[in-house]
Amino acid sequence: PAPRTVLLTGAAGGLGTLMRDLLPGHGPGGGYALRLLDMRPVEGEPESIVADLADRDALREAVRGVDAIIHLAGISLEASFEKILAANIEGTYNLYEAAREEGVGRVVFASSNHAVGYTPRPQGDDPLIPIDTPRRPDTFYGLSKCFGEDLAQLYWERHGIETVSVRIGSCFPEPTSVRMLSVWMSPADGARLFHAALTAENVGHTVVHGSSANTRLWWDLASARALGYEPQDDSEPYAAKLLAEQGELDPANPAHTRLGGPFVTDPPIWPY
Ligand code: NAI
Ligand code: 15L
Repeated sequence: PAPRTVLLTGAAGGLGTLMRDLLPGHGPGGGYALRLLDMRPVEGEPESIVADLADRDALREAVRGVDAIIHLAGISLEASFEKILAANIEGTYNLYEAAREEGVGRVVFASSNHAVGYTPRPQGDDPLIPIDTPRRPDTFYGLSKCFGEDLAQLYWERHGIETVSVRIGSCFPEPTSVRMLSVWMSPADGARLFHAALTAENVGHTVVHGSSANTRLWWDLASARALGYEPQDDSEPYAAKLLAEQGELDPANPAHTRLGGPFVTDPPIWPY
């Protein structure tokens, strides 16, 4: 049966806030019932669970009885290895352990383009980046997403927990850089993709790229479409304004020639 009760971790964050609005409408008959979790209280949601991913007892209680989990919680930018280790690596492990102990069968994991951020972006007639492109994490942050994907693979093979790992490009209300014209996922398409990831059958562990059907797309959306995802949006209406403000991408600037954009440079180059 299609999942109905879904634990949304990271519900107080940017993407969590967008998905709290958009996702329920996609759910089967009557929509998804979301259970919310974050280390910060979720504004306007007194029933949300305030818990850190380090708290294994709280996680076990939070996942009890849900049909699926959308795992967004964690550090979403580069940080020290120690911080990434606690929130993204140990935190994701703790969540999968809770899922295993409570018999939750499906996870949607917010991976990131930064798991493969050093991959050159296509130029000219180059083919789109395929989903099986080798791992090239651009930060400890990206490395933690590689770990999360491998953890998902292990929990599928060993424990039968299915995961769709979504390598999200940039999911914000609007693209704010020329790079984002290529990797933007509109919030509405994000909800469509998460819905497909929750409901597609026999996904085992599937990795997909997460973006809209952008005119300037850099990566292949085939594995996302195979889940039933049909993107409706394209960043192109934003292109003229962003190009006028920021100019074309510069082939001499590494932040403009690698998928991960400013994450590949130290310090980051802005705008991106
Ligand atoms: P965000 O930083 O706005 O939200 C993350 C949320 O996780 C925050 O509300 C924070 O309080 C919570 N959190 C952090 N550490 C926690 C812990 N130890 N225990 C419990 N909660 C914790 O990030 P955003 O943009 O909403 O991203 C959500 C997820 O999607 C993240 O995993 C991020 O890496 C991933 N992602 C997002 C992209 C985007 O374009 N927004 C792109 C690629 C990946
Ligand atoms: C990410 O992984 C970040 O979480 C998000 O804040 C954006 O920076 C995005 O990647 C991006 O690459 O634009």
